[in-house]
Amino acid sequence: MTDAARSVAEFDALIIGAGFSGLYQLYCLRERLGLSVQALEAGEGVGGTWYWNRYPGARCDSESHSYCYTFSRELLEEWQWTERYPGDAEIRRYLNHVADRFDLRRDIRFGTRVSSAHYDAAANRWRVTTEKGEQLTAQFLVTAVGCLSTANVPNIPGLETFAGRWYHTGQWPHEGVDFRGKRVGQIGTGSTGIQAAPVIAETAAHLTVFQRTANYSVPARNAPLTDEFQRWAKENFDEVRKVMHATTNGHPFYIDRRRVFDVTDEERQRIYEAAWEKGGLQFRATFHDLLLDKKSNDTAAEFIKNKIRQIVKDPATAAVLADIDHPYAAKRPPIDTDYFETFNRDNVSLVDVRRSPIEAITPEGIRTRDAEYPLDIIVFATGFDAMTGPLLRMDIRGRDGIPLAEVWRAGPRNYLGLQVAGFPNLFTVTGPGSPSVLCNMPVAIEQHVDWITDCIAHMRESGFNRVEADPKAVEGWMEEVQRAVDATLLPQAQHSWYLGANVPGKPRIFMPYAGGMARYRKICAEVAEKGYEGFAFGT
Ligand code: N01
Repeated sequence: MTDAARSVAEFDALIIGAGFSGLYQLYCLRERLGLSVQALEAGEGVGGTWYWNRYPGARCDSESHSYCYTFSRELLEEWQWTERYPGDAEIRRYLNHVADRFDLRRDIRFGTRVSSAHYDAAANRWRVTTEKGEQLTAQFLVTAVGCLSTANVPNIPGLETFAGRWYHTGQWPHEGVDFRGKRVGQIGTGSTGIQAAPVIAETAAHLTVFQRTANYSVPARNAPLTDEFQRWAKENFDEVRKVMHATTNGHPFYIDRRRVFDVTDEERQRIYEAAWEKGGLQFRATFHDLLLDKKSNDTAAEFIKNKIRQIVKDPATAAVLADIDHPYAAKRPPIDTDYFETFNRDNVSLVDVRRSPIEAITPEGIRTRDAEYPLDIIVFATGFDAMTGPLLRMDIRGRDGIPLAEVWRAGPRNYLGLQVAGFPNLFTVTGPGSPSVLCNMPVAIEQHVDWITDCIAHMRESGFNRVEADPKAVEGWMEEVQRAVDATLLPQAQHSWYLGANVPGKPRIFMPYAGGMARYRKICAEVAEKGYEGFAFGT
C-alpha cells in the first residue's frame, strides 16, 4: 500500500494507544469480532505508560501476579514474573511478548500521534487525522490513551534559561541519565518521586528533593519471587482472579471487614506493624473504614508518621516529611524502597517548598523564596494532567462538530466512564467516571475492553450501526460518581490529581468512580443485561 493510499484508509475500528488497554482492545475486536482494526500509537513501541515511564526506580505498585492480562490461560501459564513488583523493563518485555504472541504489531502504526478525531454524522464514521497528516476513518473509535500519559511540567519562570539538563519522569530518555558527579534537584514527592529519589541518590553527587506536599509511604518490600510462589500463583490463578474481581481496588487481597475501633489499641498497633512488615498496598486493606472515617484514618496516619520520625535521623527533616496534611490514602498511597531512609544519606537534602515556594529556575539551578540551589540536572516528578488530559489534547469533536473540550469545560461528563453523549460510537477505555486509577489497572482495563467488545458484538447481531449515551443516563451517572466519592475521605485531599488540582485552571471535579471496582462491574453487567439501558442505538 502506498503512503497516499494508506492515508485515507478505512477500518471498522480505530484504537488510539497500544498500551495495556489498546493491545487487548485490538486483540478483542480483531480476534473475537473479526473487525478490521488499526491501533495508532505515538510511541515507537508498545507499552503505553510503560513505554514512556523509564525513570530510575520505575516499578509497578501492583503485585506482578495480578498485574497482567487474564484472558488467555496459555499466556498466564507461559509468562514468569521475577519479582514481587514488576520493574518497568520487565513490564515492557511482557507487553512486547503479548504483542508478538498474538501477532498484534501488524495492525499497529507506531510513531503515529492522533491530532484530531471528528464524527461525521452523515457517514456515521469517525475521521481521524494524525500529526503526520494521515487520514483514517472508522465506524468505531476507542480511546486507549491511559489515564496518566500527559506529562505535567509546571510553568516555573526561567526553565528555558537553565544551563543544565532537565527531564520529566514520564518522558524519560531511553538511553537513561547518568547522575554520576551531578547535583540533582527533584521536584515532586508523589508515587513517582518516592520511587525515583532513592535510586537517583545512589549515584548522584548530591540530591535535593523539593517537597511541596508531604506524603505517606509504606515499604513495598520488593523481593525476587520464589519458585514456590510462582507455582502457587499459576495453580491458584482462578481463585486469585476471583478475589481481584470481588474487591474494591482490583488487587488480589480482600479489604478486612473489621473496623478500626473494633479492636484494642494494642491489637491495632500489632495489625499495622504486621502490615508494615509485609509491605505494599495491603496496608490500606487492614481495616474496612480507613477511607470512610476520619478518626479511624487518623490511627493509620499517625502510625506512618511515627515510622517516618523513627526512620529519619535528623528531627528537622523528619518533621517536614511527616507534616502530612491529608488523610492516609486520600491521595494515591505510594509504596517505596528505602524512601525515608534516603534522607539519612549525606548526599541528600530536603527542601520544604510549601514553606518557601519555588520562585524561579535560574541558569544555575532552582531559586526558592529563601535560597538558591545550584544544580546540574532537574528531575520533574510532577505528575500528569490526569485522566482528561490525554483526551483533551486531541481535537475530538462529536455530533455537529461540538468539541469534547467544550462539553467537558466544567469537568468530564459521561456515562459509566465509557461514552460521552453526543459522541456516537466513541468509547473511552478507563475514562473518567470509571474506577480506573482507583483500581489495579489491568483489572479495570479488561473489564472495560470486554464490555466494549460485547456492546459492539450486540450491535452487529442486532443490526445497529450507532450507539450513544443518553444525556439522562449521563446525568444519573454523574450523580452516582459524586455520591460515591462523598461517602469517602477522598475529597479531603484538596491538592490531589484525582481532583485535577495539580494542573492550574483545571476544573476541580473528582474524576474516577470511587464506588469500587466490584460494584462498578455489577452495574455495567446489569446495564448490558437490560439491553444496554441508558444507551441509544441507531441503524
Ligand atoms: O505524580 P503526582 P506522580 N512545585 O501528581 C509535586 C501513578 N504511578 O508521577 O502534591 C512543586 O502524584 C506535587 O506536589 P502537590 C500513580 O497512580 C503509578 O508521582 O501537588 N511541586 C507532587 O508531590 C500516581 O499517583 C506507579 O503539592 C510540584 C508531585 O509533584 C500517579 O502515577 C508508579 C509542583 C506529583 O505527584 C502520579 O504519580 C508511579 C510544583 N509546581 C506512579 N507541581 C505504579 O505503580 C507538582 N508538584 C504503576
